[in-house]
Amino acid sequence: RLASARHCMVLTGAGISAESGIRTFRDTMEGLWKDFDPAALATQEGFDAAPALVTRWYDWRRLGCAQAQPNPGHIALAHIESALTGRGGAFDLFTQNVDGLHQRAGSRAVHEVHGSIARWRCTKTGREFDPGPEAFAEFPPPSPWGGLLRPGVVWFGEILPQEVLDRAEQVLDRCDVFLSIGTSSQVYPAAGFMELAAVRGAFVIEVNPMETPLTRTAEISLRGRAGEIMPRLAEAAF
Ligand code: BV8
Repeated sequence: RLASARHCMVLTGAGISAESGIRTFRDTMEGLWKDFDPAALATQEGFDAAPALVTRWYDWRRLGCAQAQPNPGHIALAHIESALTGRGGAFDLFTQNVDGLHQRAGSRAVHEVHGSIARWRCTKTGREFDPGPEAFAEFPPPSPWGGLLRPGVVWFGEILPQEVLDRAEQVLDRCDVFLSIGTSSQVYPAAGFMELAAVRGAFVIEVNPMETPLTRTAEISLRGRAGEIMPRLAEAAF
């Protein structure tokens, strides 16, 4: 199926970065953050109520993402993209992750549905700010243009980037294979992509060590870790 795909659409979640040492939302928060609920911190309300705490959390995660390395799961997806597009096929990777590891693994057609933790912006002007490799000196970080700096991620209650939603709509209409990798399929609208792909006739494959609420939507659900299954899938297909 994968080898003969005309247009492969992929949705990844935090699970594909787990083997790079980046904790998923579902994992219990340890150490410094054990008393906090990520779903409460990843909101405008959380930021408004405690901007220093929220920006400190994001800056700590941002530095962790920058230190992390792509794992065999990320790398296998980059190989699948090259193999498919090399034979005239099409490939689009939508990720819920904000860690940038797909791009660092060599994936090209990457659409960040929930933004990026590396890109921050001014709360007053909306202008983008590149924090660079060091931690912010103070929290909440002041913006050079007035106001504060916030992470360029999509918080709960915020809409996804329109250009990403538009691209997803186009690809959902064309894809004949849909891969869902390392996501608990609980956060919408991204989780809905898998259901829409199935309804529109794509062959849906799920890769996850556990069942998800959308496992029944998949034709095949491969029970295992992305770092182990994806290289085998790439090997078998190309
Ligand atoms: C929207 C970026 C509306 C930030 C994230 C009430 C109020 C407001 C909104 C809502 C509401 N009720 C419902 C909603 C909608 C809400 C939603 O879906 N909530 C859920 C909880 C019910 N959605 C939203 O708010 C979205 N926006 O709806 O706007 C709107 C509409 C119009 C106008 C205005 C507003 C925006 C959602 C985006 C939130 N931002 N991330 C940040 O990173 O801090 S979500 C974040 O959590 C991740 O991006 C991911 O998408 C999600 C889940 O995280 P995790 O669970 O950690 O990761 P994942 O799901 O991937 O689970 C890990 C999986 O990996 C597991 O299945 C595990 O088994 C597996 N795994 C583990 N190890 C491995 C593995 N798999 C493979 N290999 C391994 N080794």
